[in-house]
Amino acid sequence: MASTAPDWAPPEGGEGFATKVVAGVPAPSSVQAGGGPAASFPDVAMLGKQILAGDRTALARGITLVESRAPVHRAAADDLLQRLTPHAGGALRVGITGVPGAGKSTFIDALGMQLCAAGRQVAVLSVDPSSPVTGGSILGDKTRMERLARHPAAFIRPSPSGCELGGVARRTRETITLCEAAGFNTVLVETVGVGQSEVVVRGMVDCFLVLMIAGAGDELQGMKKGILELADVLVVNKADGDNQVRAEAARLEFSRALHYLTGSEGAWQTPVLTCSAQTAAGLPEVWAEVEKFVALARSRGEFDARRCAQDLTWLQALVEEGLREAFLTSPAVRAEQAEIIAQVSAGTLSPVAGAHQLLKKVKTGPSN
Ligand SMILES: Nc1nc2c(ncn2[C@@H]2O[C@H](COP(=O)(O)OP(=O)(O)OP(=O)(O)O)[C@@H](O)[C@H]2O)c(=O)[nH]1
Ligand SMILES: [Mg+2]
Repeated sequence: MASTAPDWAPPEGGEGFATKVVAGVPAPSSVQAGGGPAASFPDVAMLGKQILAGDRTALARGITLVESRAPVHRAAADDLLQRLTPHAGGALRVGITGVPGAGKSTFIDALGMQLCAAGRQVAVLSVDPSSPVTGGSILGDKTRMERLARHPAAFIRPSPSGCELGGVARRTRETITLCEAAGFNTVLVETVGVGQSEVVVRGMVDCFLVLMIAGAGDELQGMKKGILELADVLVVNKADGDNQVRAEAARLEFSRALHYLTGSEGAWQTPVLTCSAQTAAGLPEVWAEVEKFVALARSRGEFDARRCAQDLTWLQALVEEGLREAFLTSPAVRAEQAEIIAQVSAGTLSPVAGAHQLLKKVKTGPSN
């Protein structure tokens, strides 16, 4: 493989596709066929050591492992996470959202280059439950993260595909853990600001950056108001060329709107800036605000409190997911479910009694 060739490219990527996104390594056929103990693939202890040593290929394999939904991989994934979690937590985690086309990927490319130039190790992840891997926002950008994708200090990983938001969120959190263990001190998470995913991403980062554009249309105002409340730093992008005046007007409008949203005295007043991801103008100022926010949060103990609250939410989500899975995979539940559904449909059993009967069948816990 030529040194400039990507490790992997989407099938429709074409000749010009330039990225360093590393493809997952498939499990050995014995495991895919359902044979062999989970611990035999991969050699988790070795994989963990390689990730801690900063080995990119091992990191990509580890992420593939935690993204796998095959039950046979789950034990190995949990083992890997337990080994790596003590080495995680060291990165500054920044979420970036904005309407489709706001310039998130262009912004991350330019900001990421700036951060790498300043000596940071930058991992870029995406949360995009709406599209499969090949159509996901990061991989859709054949050129927009081209520079960063080639930078040796950067690592770009697309969103896992084909799962609901909860599943994507769990895997993204776990991927953050792996990236941090591999030595990345900056994690940027891109998500499209059109649904719930921005709320989910806000719940896994230290600072949430919202990209706006001037005149995105009145129909977006409702969304904007909701999203304004999530923002720690607000940026009006595409402040270049003819658009500069409109961007500045939008900045003032957002500043005014935010002024009314600010809570108690002394609370962080969300700054509103303009920038051009295309020319990189204003990006140092944006990052300076991120650092200012984080420094203030640290000095007030809010940084640790936010991470602690996020961990507790994560714990709760994992417990709920485990319970749901225990229910859905329980042979006893499966054996009776059809009959109970039939009885409730026929009106011979109440929903309350039916649910009670089914829930009694679920066995949970490590002995399961
Ligand atoms: N003029 C100008 N164009 C920009 C700027 N940033 C991004 N663009 C353009 O806006 C378009 C969308 O940019 P992306 O970076 O793909 O936007 P995105 O928010 O990642 O889009 P999705 O991932 O599809 O939600 C592209 O054509 C970019 O070249 C900017 O600062 N100025
Ligand atoms: Mg994008």
